Amino acid sequence: MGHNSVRYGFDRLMEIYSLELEQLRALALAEREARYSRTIFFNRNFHIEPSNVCIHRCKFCSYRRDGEEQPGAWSMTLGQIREYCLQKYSKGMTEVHIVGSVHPERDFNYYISIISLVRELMPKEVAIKAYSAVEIDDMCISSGLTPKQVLTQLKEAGLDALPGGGAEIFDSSIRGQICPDKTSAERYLEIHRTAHKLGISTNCTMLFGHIENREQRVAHMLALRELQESTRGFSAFIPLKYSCANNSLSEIGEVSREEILRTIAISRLALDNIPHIKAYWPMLGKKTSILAMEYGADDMDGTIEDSTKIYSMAGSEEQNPVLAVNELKELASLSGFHIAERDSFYRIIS
Ligand code: V47
Repeated sequence: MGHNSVRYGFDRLMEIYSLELEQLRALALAEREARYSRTIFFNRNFHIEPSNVCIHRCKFCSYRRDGEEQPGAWSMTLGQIREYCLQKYSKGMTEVHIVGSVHPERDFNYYISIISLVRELMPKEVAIKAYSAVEIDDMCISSGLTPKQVLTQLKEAGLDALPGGGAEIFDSSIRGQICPDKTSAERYLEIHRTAHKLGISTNCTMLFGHIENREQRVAHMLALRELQESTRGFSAFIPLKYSCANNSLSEIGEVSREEILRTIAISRLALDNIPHIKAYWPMLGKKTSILAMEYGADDMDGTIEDSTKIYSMAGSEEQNPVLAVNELKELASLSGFHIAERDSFYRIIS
């Protein structure tokens, strides 16, 4: 990147987190502008969510269902995935993002078949970013293979990158309360480390604004920074604000917009070795995502084309998320930014 950031330690980051908002904004914005000036990155993408039937019972999740017979449950066959892909794809797209649930019955072959199918259907410039570390972990358990074997086979079938889901909060006491039965923090990091070693780039996330505190958020970021120090495989960090509708943590409500902006800013300052900070607009809303660009974020994710339900089911204001390039361009310019289309590896598309 050629840009030298300051490396802050835990204690200093905790102090900066509670500075006057204006001071925190100025620090994060300076860092963001030194890297990318006033550019906002985005891509043209759509999601495939093959199923929401899931063995895990994460308390924050509004999306999962216990079984196929439950209202609101879905599971796509390969034939339906084929049709869906052909319906959602339009010329110029560069990414398919595939993420779903840990289905009780689908096996490793099914997940491989999805990748092979999408690879066969999509032009070669379309990257396949698929399966969170939690899904990869499940493939290892059901097949008896190691993360290295699973990821190698997925890569051979056409997988290019992993999304960052499943990180939640690494702190074991919080993790034990919000998602006790799923992939541990250590395993999440091991799977990302393995992907990086195989040349598969990944994103990383943090779910915040539920029962965790600021210390646990900063510790989470520093664990990611430490892994990145040895692998350099993370492209972007995505702070995901907990959305409270229709799940079993609903009564705790949601954090303020100020706390969201503070958390984005502190992530830009903590993660000096992770190139991009993503303000994921289907979760934050378009306006807050643009505002987040003043607080250190530089990427908006993509056009989405109304293809994800994780956040709409959790009550996000974006009930049918679609972001047209012209709309993004206009929103950005109102705030003095310009947009740059990128691919999944942050190469600029002219
Ligand atoms: O791990 C689930 C989160 C994640 C809720 O890599 C919730 O480019 C808020 O990881 N409120 C999955 N968040 C989504 C994800 C993602 C999204 C966009 C881009 C990328 C990328 C990755 O969604 C889960 C969990 O942390 N989540 N339920 C909720 N109620």
